[in-house]
Amino acid sequence: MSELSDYVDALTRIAREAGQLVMRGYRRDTRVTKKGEIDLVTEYDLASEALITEQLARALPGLPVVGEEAQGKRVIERGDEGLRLFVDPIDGTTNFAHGHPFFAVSLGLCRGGTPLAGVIYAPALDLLWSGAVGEGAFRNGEACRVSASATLRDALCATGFGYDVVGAGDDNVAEFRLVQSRCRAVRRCGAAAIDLALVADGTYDGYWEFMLQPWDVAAGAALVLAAGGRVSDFDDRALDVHRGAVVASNRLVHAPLRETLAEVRRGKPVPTR
Ligand code: LIP
Repeated sequence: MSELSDYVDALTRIAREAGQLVMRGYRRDTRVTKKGEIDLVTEYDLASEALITEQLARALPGLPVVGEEAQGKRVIERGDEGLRLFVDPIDGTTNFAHGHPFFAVSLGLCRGGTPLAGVIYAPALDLLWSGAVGEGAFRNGEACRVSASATLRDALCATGFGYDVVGAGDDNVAEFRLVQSRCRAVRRCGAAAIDLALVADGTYDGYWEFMLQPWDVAAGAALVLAAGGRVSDFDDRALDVHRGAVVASNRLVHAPLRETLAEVRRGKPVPTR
């Protein structure tokens, strides 16, 4: 058993437990508060993160944890190349709050900003993805690989629109329009972690988004790499989860997808966190 697979086993247990807790509030009246104009947090985001943090302290003592809801309480300096775990207690909180099944618990292990391993559990879909870079990826325990779609025209892609890009000049709509016109179809389902897991298991052929948080990206990016795919930023540099801009693919459509995004942006820097 490698060290990474020991991590994945522990994270799988914890993600399942947190997912079952979150399902107690699914399509039930839950307390919802606003973190921004359209950015929500529910009592189940908070309960899930509390459970995960407590379980991690027991199972992986000393591992630094950066959680969405505790953001700011634990700041890890950029450039610190230590191991850390990024926790999204409910990725796709807006979906969860509206009773839409596309939400997940996402636990991503990184060294600095580099993804190493991840577990993503979507309890309402009864899907659990897990894996580690160099050790393969799994969907409900079965080995999975990225797809073999060779051209952008034959590709099913996905993207998302961050809470704070809505109404801003740089809102990913022009990118959506051009990619949509060049691929088979684009999906927008509202949870980056699940979008990336669906690239890893070959459902989607490509995904892009910017203005994301490290906890939205860490686990899914590790799974795409573990499944033989490619993840980068918009300039094709190796992904640093702190930068918040990601392009992920089955490798074969990476260049045409990135070039299409670059065509829209014409050198305009991608907004980062
Ligand atoms: C969400 C991401 C989604 C993005 C949203 C938000 P949250 O994360 O999964 O892809 O478009 O803006 O960042 O807030 O539900 O954890």
